[in-house]
Amino acid sequence: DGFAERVRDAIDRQELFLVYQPQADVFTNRLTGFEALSRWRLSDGTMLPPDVFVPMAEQGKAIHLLGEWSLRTACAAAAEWQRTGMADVPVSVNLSARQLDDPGLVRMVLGVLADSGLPAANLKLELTETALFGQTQNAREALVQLRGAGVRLVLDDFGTGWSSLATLRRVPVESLKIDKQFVQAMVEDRDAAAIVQAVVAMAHALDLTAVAEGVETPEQRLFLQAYRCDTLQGFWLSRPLPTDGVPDFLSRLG
Ligand code: G
Ligand code: G
Ligand code: NA
Ligand code: MN
Repeated sequence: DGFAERVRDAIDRQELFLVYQPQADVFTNRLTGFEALSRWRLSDGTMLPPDVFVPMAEQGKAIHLLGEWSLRTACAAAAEWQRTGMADVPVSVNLSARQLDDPGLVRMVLGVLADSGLPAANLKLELTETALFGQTQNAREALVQLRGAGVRLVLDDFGTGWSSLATLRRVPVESLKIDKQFVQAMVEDRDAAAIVQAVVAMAHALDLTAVAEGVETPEQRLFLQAYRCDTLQGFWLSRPLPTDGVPDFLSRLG
């Protein structure tokens, strides 16, 4: 599979790198974590967007290379933040549905944690609804094993898929991440606002936390406070930061 070779080269040549987007408490603005997002800069400087290269990787074996590389890189970074006393907060890594098909997934994740020295509780895996919908028993068991080992699970892009309510009861997730399309429409559109409010209420009724992504304005933050949403992520707080931007961001937080 040619794309897997291409991804392997990109990793070797450091064309692939991670950026880290902060997440914070909606009320206190206290830092609660970072989401690691993959970026690919070609040798001529062109950026290949993740909405392009992640789906391409998912067509074949490349997703396993990309998935292990992003997990390893993010865990090493978070272990460094913890070790140096910079920040003791979890890092979130996106897990593709295809990675759940891999029978070696649990061993890989626990191996990466052991290698990095990062406690399992400082790792969150973000799964999409579509990733969970129609999963085999094996995939669900892998998630239960990861959760049992202390790894934390988050349902990403909540509201855009199909499985939501049935899946919520079967998968040990601790948070629902409300898709940015609802968050961004919320101030102008009463239906979007009702959806955000209802998802937060449902999350709390199920003892889960609610995370809003794509928060760009102070008005959106006020709405989220009114709805008692727990955590926010978005340009209002910070754009995704390169590794060496994280210490600066933390020092500005004070
Ligand atoms: O970073 P950005 O918001 O442009 O990401 C676009 C999409 O690519 C999002 O759905 C995000 O979850 C996904 N994505 C980014 N990095 C990774 C990654 O390392 N692994 C997987 N599976 N998806 C990623
Ligand atoms: O699908 P996922 O939630 O993993 O992807 C998050 C995506 O949202 C990333 O591509 C990230 O760069 C993007 N993102 C993060 N914050 C904002 C924001 O405030 N506004 C917009 N438009 N996109 C954002
Ligand atoms: Na995500
Ligand atoms: Mn999302």
